[in-house]
Amino acid sequence: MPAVHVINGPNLNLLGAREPSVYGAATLDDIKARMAELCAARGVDLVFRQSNHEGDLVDWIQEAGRAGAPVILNAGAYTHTSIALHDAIKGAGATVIEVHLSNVHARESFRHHSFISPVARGVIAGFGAASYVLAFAALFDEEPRKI
Ligand code: CA2
Repeated sequence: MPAVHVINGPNLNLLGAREPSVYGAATLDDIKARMAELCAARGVDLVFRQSNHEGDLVDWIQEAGRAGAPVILNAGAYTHTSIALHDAIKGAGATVIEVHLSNVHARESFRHHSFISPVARGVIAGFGAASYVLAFAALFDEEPRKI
């Protein structure tokens, strides 16, 4: 089984330091440690990355696609702006689960649209750091599709 790639976008390096009422108290290192535990328990490798630069995210999605690896993607604000990420996911043919810490639909209207969702396998939002854990569960313990 190829490694699980967890890809984090802009400003997520600030998690835990500011806005805990919106994004929770967990740092990105806390989330990485939790994902590492889950991967170790499954005997699968983890590639965990963060960048503030859109092109890095494009490169990493392409890399995951070439490896046939599943991606848990929190693209941060690029979720709402990036046709490049949309195209990268489509082109890479990677299985991508879109995650958000916050419930973007309960926030400003500019966060309601996602360029990722139409090319994602599914979307999980609003559960803080647990959104990542739920995405991992979806990858490995998926129920048969009902719809
Ligand atoms: O809820 C999420 O996970 C988001 O992807 C987080 C993004 C935001 O732009 C999306 O709309 C929803 C923001 C990343 C975190 O930004 C921080 C800024 C200051 C302090 C801590 C985090």
